[in-house]
Amino acid sequence: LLRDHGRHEMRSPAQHPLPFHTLSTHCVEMASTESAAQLKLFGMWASSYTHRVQLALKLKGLEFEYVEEDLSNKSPSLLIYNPIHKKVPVLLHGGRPLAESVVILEFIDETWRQNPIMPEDPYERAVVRFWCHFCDDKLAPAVGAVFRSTGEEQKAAVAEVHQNLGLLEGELREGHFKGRRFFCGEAVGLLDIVVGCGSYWLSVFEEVAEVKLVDPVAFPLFHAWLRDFEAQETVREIIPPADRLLEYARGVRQYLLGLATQHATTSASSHNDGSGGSGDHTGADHSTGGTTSDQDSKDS
Ligand SMILES: N[C@@H](CCC(=O)N[C@@H](CS)C(=O)NCC(=O)O)C(=O)O
Repeated sequence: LLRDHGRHEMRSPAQHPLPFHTLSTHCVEMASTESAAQLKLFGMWASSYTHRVQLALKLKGLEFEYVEEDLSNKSPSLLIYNPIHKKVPVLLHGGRPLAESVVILEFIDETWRQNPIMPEDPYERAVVRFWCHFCDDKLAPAVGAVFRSTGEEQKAAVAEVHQNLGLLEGELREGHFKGRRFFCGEAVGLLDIVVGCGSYWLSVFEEVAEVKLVDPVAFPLFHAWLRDFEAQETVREIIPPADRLLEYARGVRQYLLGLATQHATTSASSHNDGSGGSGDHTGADHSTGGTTSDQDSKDS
């Protein structure tokens, strides 16, 4: 799925001197000028949640200052602006912080009305929110479980990913999204951003974890939707190059599997000497594309 990406020069946020390109329409230029000084995004180059916000800002034609975070050594600013979750992305608007990517996306859409990413109709908006929750609460954790496991545990996780992709496929085939190019119509919208920024990890994980997740025969409509999403110019400019994602994912998987082995050994020995378990010290965010590890600091 990411095969084409190498043909385009795509730079990670860390390498990309923001603000982004000159914008073409008058409306977009106005919006950019107005907001460039006001918007600051704290993110991490491989974070699909950060990519969501970058893509929304890009679709709106908004310029912003980008701050790359080292997630293994978070900046005081990040901890001040997101004391609850201590995660990226955080968007500052005129000095006021907002955390949680979907919350940020809705804020962006409500603040800058050009190129809407949410439907007008309240029911349609509610449907978008429902599927955003599905993506973050069911699909992403299942994908994360594939990535950090092996053997039987991994097989069960793959089956769960397939089950969840089957639900999306069903909605595209004969459910709410039937006949639509993107989830809310002809243009990339909020739900496409949420499902799409993250779905490019599926092919990366397929290679790294040696599994098949998006079978084009089993999930033809989801597969076609993902290819269409990834082919969008704005999306191509956001997603880091496949080889960089692959290298990063390999390192993180190795790290997580190493920790799991270490944890199993420690649990077994503490069980034997009666000293009790050690809990989860991975610091890993098990959802798609989100981890805190030494690898992060190496790459960011
Ligand atoms: N629900 C959050 C998830 C954000 C998230 O998981 N961010 C990861 C990077 S992809 C992070 O900052 N992890 C740091 C940590 O877990 O300590 C959102 O939608 O913004």
